[in-house]
Amino acid sequence: MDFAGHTVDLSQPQVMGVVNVTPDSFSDGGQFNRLDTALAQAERLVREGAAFIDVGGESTRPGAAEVTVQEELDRVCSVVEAIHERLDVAISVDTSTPEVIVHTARLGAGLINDVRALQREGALDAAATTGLPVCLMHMQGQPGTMQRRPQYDSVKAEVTAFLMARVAAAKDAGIPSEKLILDPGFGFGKSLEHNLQLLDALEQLGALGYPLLVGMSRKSMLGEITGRDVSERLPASLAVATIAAMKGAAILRVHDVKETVDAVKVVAALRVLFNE
Ligand code: 7PJ
Repeated sequence: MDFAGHTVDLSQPQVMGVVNVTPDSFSDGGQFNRLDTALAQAERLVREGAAFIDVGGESTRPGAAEVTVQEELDRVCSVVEAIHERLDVAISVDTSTPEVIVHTARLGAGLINDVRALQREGALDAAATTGLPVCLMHMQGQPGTMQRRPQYDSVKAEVTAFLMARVAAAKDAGIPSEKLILDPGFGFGKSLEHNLQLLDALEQLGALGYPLLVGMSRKSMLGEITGRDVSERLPASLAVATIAAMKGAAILRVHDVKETVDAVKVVAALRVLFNE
C-alpha cells in the first residue's frame, strides 16, 4: 500500500512505532524541546525497524482530557513536518480532527489513524480530500468514560458491524476501499474478556478483506493478565504482538519497536517456510 510515496508491504506484519506529543509525555514543556525530543524518538524507532511512525497529539488514554484544535495542531504539525524532512518513513497521524487531517497531509503525513473512525463532523470529507489511506478503529463510548462499564451482546459481531458501517461511510465519502485499514480498538471501551475475544477472533476480522492494525502495547489488559505495572509490560506486549502477527495482523502499533521487529521476524520466517 502507498503511504504518501512510502510503499509498505502489508502482506508481511509491519511495526508502527508510537511517538506521543502530549503534555503527559513531555512534561517539561517548551515547543523546541518537544519537537527535539519527538524527532530523536522517531529517529531511534526508524533505526530499530519501524515501517511507520504514529504521531499523536491527543491523549486517548482512559480518563484523558480533550484538547483544542489549535493545541492539537501546534503539537502535531511541527513534528510531522520535521519527520518528513529528515526521515525516510511512512508517517501516521493519530487524530480525529478534520483540520489536523488536512494540515498534516500537506506536511507529509501518509496515513490517517482515527480512533473515532472519521465520525467527527467534517472528518470523512477531510480524509477523502487528502487521498491518503485511513485506519478506521472501533471504540465504544468516549475516551473519558469508555472503561466505566463496557457492554456487548457479542463484541465480535458489534465491532464487525461498526467497522463495516464505517467502511460504507468512507466509501460514500469517496475513500476507496483499497485505502482502508481496520482496527478492533483494543482497550477502547472493552473489558479484558472483550479484548481477549477480539484477539481470538482476529483471523475472522481479517477475513473481511482489509489489512488489520492492532495496538495492545503496554495496555492495561496486559496489566490485568500479568499484574505488572506499565513499565514492566514488554514481555506481555511481545506475546500479544506475536499472537496478532500469527493471526494475520498487518500492522502492530507498539512502543518497543526493536523487540517487536524481532518477534515479527520469527512469525514472517515461519510464514515463508510454509509458503502462506
Ligand atoms: C490505538 C491507537 C490503537 C489505533 C492508541 C495507547 C492508547 N490507534 N491509538 N489503535 N491506541 N489505530 O497507545 O495506549 O489501539 S492510544
